[in-house]
Amino acid sequence: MSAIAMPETKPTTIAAEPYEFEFEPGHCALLIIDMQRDFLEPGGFGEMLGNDVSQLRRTIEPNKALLSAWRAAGLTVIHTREGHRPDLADLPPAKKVRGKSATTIGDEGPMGRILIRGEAGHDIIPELYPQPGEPVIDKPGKGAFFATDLHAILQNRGITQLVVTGVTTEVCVNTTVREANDRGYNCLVPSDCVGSYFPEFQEMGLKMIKAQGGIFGWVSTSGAVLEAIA
Ligand code: C5J
Repeated sequence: MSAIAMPETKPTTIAAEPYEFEFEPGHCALLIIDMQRDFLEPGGFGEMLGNDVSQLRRTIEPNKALLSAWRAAGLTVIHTREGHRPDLADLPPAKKVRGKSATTIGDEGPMGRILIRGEAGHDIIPELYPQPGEPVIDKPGKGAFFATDLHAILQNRGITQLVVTGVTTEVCVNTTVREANDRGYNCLVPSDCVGSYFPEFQEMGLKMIKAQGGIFGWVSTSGAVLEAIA
């Protein structure tokens, strides 16, 4: 028996590529990946590294609309944050030194220690802030299933499908969709709700998901998902 009762909802289809997605709202969670201040806000770590945060910020409004509809329908919402323990015990040395940057994970950044749990920059942007009852998965890796209890939470709620949004398209979104696919979840990615600092990675990151008959999942838009919820 599921630990949490899911609402009875009718299956419907969502226009998507490479073909229609059979949407079962009561078994589908909205999984919002790493919409954290350090990745998205001007003055954060992402911008400090020279990235154009406007490429990510364009996803905020469509995510807000989707989140609001999901909440109104009483469906499962889950948020993730990439980050590490303050003592860095879960930070692989290889991840710490990758990039050879002068400032790396755990160092003091513009919004507190970079990618450290409890620091301002690590938290989720106010526009999409989790509500009580919405699980927040703190993940040390790029994929949301690695070293987390996400799979158990989804299983306990009878979730078989995911609408995956957030940042960045080619890194944490793609890694999570691939992990989910290998665990048997059907994933749909609304293209306007995911973002990359690099337009070419945005394009290819989405193409990789839907290629070869949907090898990792489906790609659609927030408008099509909202229509299906309505
Ligand atoms: C995410 C990253 N969230 N790009 N992290 O994609 O390092």
